[in-house]
Amino acid sequence: MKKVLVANRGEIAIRIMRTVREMGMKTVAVYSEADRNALHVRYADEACCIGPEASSQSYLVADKIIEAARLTGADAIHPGYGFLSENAEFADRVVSEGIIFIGPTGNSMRMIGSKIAAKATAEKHGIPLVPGTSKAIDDLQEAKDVAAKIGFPILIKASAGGGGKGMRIVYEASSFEEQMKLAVSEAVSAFGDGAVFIERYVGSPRHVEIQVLGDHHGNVVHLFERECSIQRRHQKIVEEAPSSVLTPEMRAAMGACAVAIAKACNYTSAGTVEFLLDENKDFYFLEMNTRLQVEHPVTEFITGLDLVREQINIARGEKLSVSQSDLKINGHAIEIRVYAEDPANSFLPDIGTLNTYRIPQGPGVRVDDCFEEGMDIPIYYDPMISKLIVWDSNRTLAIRKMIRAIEEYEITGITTTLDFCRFVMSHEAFVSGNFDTHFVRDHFTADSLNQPVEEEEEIAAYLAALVASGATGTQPAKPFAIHAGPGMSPWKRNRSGDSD
Ligand code: MV4
Repeated sequence: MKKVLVANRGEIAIRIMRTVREMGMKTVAVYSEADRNALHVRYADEACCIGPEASSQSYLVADKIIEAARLTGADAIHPGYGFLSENAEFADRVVSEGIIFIGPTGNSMRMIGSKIAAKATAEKHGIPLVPGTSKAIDDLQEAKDVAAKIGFPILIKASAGGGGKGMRIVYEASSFEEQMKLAVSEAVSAFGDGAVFIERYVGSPRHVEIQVLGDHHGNVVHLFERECSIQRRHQKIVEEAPSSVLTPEMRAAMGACAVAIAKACNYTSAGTVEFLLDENKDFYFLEMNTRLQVEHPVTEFITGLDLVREQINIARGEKLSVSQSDLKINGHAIEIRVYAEDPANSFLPDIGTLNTYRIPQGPGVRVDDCFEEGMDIPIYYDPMISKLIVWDSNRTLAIRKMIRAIEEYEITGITTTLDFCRFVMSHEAFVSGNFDTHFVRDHFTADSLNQPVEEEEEIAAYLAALVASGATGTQPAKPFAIHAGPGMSPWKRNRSGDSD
C-alpha cells in the first residue's frame, strides 16, 4: 500500500490522512464543487473533483470514487464514516477493481448490517437480546400474540432501519394493528424493505457500545466501551470512555459478547457493537456498526491506539498490534460534537461565516476539525464543525478539562452547541453519572443557557474544593454547579496601546 484515497470530507478525511502520512504513504482527497477550498483538499497530496455539491452526485457515487482512484493510482480506499462506508456493494466493487478496501468485507457487512440477520446471529451465540422477535414478522395475528406476551409498551423496528429511523412505539394493544401497518408501509417507502420486528420498549435506556478490532488471522479484541447516552434525536452530542456505570464484570461480559459477534461475521476491521442498558443495568445487543465511528477518539485516548493505523495494518494483512491482555483502560476521555446549531432555537442548523475561530489547546486536548477562521460552513452536509476531545486521569478531571477547553474555544459568526455542551458538563445529572438517553428532554430548555454566571472567585473556590475532596478513579464525581452562560472566556480583548 502506497497511496490511500479517502472517500470522505470534513474532519474525518483529515484525521485519516494524518495517519496515512505518518505511515509514509501518499494521500488522495476527493471533493465536491462545494468543497473546492476545503481543508481536506489542501491537506492531501492530490485531489480529484467528483461532482456537484449534493452528496448524491459526488460523495455517494461509487463510479466517481473508483475513477478518482484509477486516475491517481491510489491502491487503497478508506471510506471514513457515513457516505459509502457501510455499503457492501461498494466494498466488493473496490476489491474487484484490485484496490484495497480499508474496512470490513462486503460479506461481513451483509451478515451483520441487517438488524434481523444480526439478531439471529446474536441469538445463536447466546448473546442477550431485548425480549421480542428475532425474525421479520409479516403475520398480523402472530405479531399481536407476540406483543401481548412481551407486554406493552412495545417498539416496532424496521430491519433495514438504523440510527433510530423506522421505529414506532406502541403503548397499548388497541393501537397495535394500525401502528404495525404504518410501520411496514413506512419501511417499504424509506428502505425498500418492509421487514419489521418487535421488541419490548426499554423506556429509559443508556446507550453503551463496544469497540472491536478483528484481523485476517482470526484475532479479535475489544477496546472497551463508549457511553453515548447524551444525544438528541439520535444525533450523539457527548461521548465518553469508560462509561461511569459499567462494573469491571459488566465490561468483561459485554466485551466478550462483542468479540463473539465480530467473530461470527468474520469481522476484519474496526467495528462497533451497540448495546442498550435498561434500568436494572441489564444489557441487550442492538446492532453492529461496520465503520470507524465519529466518537473513536475517546477510545484512542484511553487505549493509546491509533484506530486508523490499526485499520490500515489489518487491511495490509498484518496481525493486530495488541492482544486482549495487553489492553488496559488508561484514564478517562470525553468528546463533544460542536455543531453549527442553535440550542436555544430547537437546535436548528445555523449557517454563516466563522468570523472568529480559535481552538483550545494544551495537555490532553484534541480538536478534530476542518475549518479555519473566515471559512463558511457549507449547507449541503452535516452541520458538525468539529469534535473536541479531552483526556485526563479520571472522570472529574476530564470534565473540568472539558469545561476549560470549551471556555477557550472561540467561535463567532455562527451559533454553535458549545454553550449547550458546557451546560451538560456542569449539570448534576451528568456529573453524577445519573442520566439516560432522555437527558436533553429531561434537563434542557432554551432557558437553561441564560442562567446567571457565577462569580469567578466562587467557581475557583469550588473547583479547588473539588480537587481537595479527591474525587478519583471511575467513581462518579460529586455534583458541582457552574452555570452555563456567556462571559466565561479566559481570552481578554487585545488592549492595544497598553505597554507591558
Ligand atoms: C430501543 C429503545 C428502547 N427499547 N429498543 C435507537 C437507535 C437504534 N440503534 C436503537 N434505538 C433504540 N432502541 C428498545 N427495545 C430505544 C432506542 C433509542 C435510543 C437508543 C440509543 C441511543 C439513543 C436512543 C434514543 C432514542 C431511542
